[in-house]
Amino acid sequence: MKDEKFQAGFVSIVGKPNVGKSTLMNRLIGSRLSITTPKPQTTRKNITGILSNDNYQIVFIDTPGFLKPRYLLQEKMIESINESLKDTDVIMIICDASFFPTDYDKKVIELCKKFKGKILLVMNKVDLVSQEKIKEIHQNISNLPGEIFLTSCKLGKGIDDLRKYLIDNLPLHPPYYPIDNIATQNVRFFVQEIIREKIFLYLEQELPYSSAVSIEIFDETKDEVNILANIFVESRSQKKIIIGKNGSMIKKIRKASEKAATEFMQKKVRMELWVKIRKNWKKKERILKEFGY
Ligand SMILES: Nc1nc2c(ncn2[C@@H]2O[C@H](COP(=O)(O)OP(=O)(O)OP(=O)(O)O)[C@@H](O)[C@H]2O)c(=O)[nH]1
Ligand SMILES: [Mg+2]
Repeated sequence: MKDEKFQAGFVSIVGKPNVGKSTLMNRLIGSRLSITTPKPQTTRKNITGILSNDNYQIVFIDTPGFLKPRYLLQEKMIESINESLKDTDVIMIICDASFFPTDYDKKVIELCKKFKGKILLVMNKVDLVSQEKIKEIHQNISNLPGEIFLTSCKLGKGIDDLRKYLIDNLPLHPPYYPIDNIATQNVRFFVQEIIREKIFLYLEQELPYSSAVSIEIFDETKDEVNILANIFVESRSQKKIIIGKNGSMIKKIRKASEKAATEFMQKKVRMELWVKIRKNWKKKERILKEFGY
């Protein structure tokens, strides 16, 4: 019986904002599923990414960077992390090799010590560090729990070894999801995330953190998709910035989102974007629910 030998397990990806958690998950599953940007706190809720073949299935949970909650949205983000640690087989703690060990890294490691499953420490962004620093890291980690991996998601270094280790150490278990699934969220959600990614890429300061995206119309035919999406911001002045002079900024966001969504869906995507104001949405339970947080 093939099923008796099947290996499957959950791997949670945790760590400080901006260390490369989402980029690493995308690399491991070989698909740009979770959005990634140079700004911290890009990921807002757990994103499941699934890697399977006929013999194994790894279910990755990409979490929002750990942080101290300042508003309700951030509390929700922390809930996401705790949720991901409950039933997981492996915790991967990702650190930025350049700054390791930050107080933050130490706290996360301390928190994960309670965990009974396997712990992996992944030092990412090794493309940015010297040999000296790598030696120093090795000295620093001698008394830490778990296996250590050095990766560069930018150069694709160390990814295959890490993936192989994870596969080799999966428990015997039937698949949790159909083996042709790569995600648990629907396509609409990922298109929403793509638009949010472009807002993070093109706008500065508070604006990305003050915006949320919700899709109103998602009209899919055999060879194309027409989408109407709302971008919610918190004030009139933010609305002005996101629209830009003569609509130039919103056009840029739309063009880039259409291109990325077309690649993601493998069919022509056309979008219309509307900018709307929802004051204090980050602090209001009802609106957070409506936006899917
Ligand atoms: N130089 C270098 N940059 C990297 C590497 N891995 C990721 N990055 C960059 O680091 C930034 C943050 O990556 P993300 O994957 O969004 O980080 P994250 O940990 O998911 O961040 P949050 O979702 O905000 O917690 C992006 O600009 C990535 O391109 C790496 O190995 N080397
Ligand atoms: Mg992320």
